[in-house]
Amino acid sequence: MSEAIYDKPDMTKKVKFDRGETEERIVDIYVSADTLRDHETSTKTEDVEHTSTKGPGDQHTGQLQTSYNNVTKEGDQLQTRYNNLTKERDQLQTRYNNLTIERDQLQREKDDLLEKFSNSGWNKFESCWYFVSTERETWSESREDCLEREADLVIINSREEQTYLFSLKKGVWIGLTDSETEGSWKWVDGTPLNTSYWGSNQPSKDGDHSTNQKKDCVELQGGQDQPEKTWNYLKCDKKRNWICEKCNK
Ligand SMILES: [Ca+2]
Ligand SMILES: [Ca+2]
Repeated sequence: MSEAIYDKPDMTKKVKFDRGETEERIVDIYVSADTLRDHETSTKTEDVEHTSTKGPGDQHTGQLQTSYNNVTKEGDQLQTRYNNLTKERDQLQTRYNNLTIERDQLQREKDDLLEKFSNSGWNKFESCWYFVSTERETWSESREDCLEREADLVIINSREEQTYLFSLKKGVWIGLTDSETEGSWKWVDGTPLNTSYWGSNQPSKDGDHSTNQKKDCVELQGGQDQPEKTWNYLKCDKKRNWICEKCNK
């Protein structure tokens, strides 16, 4: 007696018996995995006259049942996994849609801000915005105006920025002072001065404190030839134009 079980996916489902003269039974069973998964397998039985063949036949049916159960279980697990993945995909889709909406809103807000800024005297240079006043005020009043605009007097961080401000061709207050300690220069954000662009013979001597000629503030002088030699040290109550700066944080 010989028997073979193919429990891998196959195209056919058939049970065939071949009875020879010796009545030896040869059973070939082809089980389609799809069929098993669809719960459509029907068990075919045969009448066997000789009781001696019943033993192995029962064993065979048992093996088939186990294979069937395993494939069914696997099918169910795959179905669950598929359902979960589908759910996950839908969630990602929703998230993507929400992010798209959010991005569009931010884009609109950015455009609105750009328009607002460019229509109100602000100019952009690299990552910062600059407001150049049309009026003239003392250093303190100028700074006050900048703070009201949610900005501050300009801090010059680079040669490029110095050159840009020079190109505006205006005498303006910048956010530099030594009012706290004579000769100790600090920017309005509290950082010490590292690179300077003083004009010739600058910084000049601090004034006479007794006659209230004390100098503590710095302007970027207009009408100079050299972009990198334009700072002038003077009394803070002089009136000048000013530049406010607002940078993206
Ligand atoms: Ca700056
Ligand atoms: Ca001073």
